[in-house]
Amino acid sequence: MRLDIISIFPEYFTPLDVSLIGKARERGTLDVRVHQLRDWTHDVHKTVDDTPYGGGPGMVMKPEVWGEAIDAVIGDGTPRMIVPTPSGRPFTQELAQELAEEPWLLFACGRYEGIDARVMAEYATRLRVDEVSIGDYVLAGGEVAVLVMVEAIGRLLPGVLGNAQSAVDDSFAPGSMRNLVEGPVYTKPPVWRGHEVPAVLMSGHHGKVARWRRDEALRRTVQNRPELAAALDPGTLDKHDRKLLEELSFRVEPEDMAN
Ligand code: 6GU
Repeated sequence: MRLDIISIFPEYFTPLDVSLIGKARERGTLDVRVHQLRDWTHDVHKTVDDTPYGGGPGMVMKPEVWGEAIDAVIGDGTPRMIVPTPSGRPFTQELAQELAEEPWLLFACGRYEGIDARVMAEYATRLRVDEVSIGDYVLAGGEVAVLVMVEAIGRLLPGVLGNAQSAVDDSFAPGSMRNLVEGPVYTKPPVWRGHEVPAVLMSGHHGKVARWRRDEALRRTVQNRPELAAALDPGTLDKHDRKLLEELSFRVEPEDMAN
């Protein structure tokens, strides 16, 4: 996969040199190219922003410099273009999976109040363009959001994760623990500062371990993500799940749909 990132702060992307993503780049699985937007300015001050038409606070990124930068980076190619912005569509595990199947992504990082909207309109005539938000809070610019997205996408690429099962077991990935967050995990020693590892995990009984893990996942989902728990498909809950949810005083659909 090829990734191009255009930003006025290329230094933000040094984390992409290390860990999983860094290794994938060394192996050639990932080709990441970070570009300085100011390289396509023509004035001595390397100006990338101006005041907004219609008034209001802050500055808007100028269309001409973005146009020159994107044209130079893509040539005759047609990457999928992602514009990080708090007003974009939500970045989810599903979108990460979709983007992981693309051969080429271009991230256009805005700062200030954003990029002149005509830039997105212009490239949407030639490319698939998505404005994407990583959550309901406001960052000072798109750079950190792009790091988040690249890490989520990168670990899904074939051969990037050491353990192939890790990516399919994810809380928000399709599978049997689907729509539940993961429960707690433990390693040696069996007792640490008086805290014991739950005995069932050392029992060697795979069925009991699986049941315990599902219970803990349900507990954590009710506690930390009640909106996910409320959206659980009643058809995916067995008798044991229903009993546990009742103990947690969590309201579920009537018994009759159960399996
Ligand atoms: Cl993608 N960009 C900015 N600037 N803020 C955000 C965001 C993106 N997602 C959530 N907040």
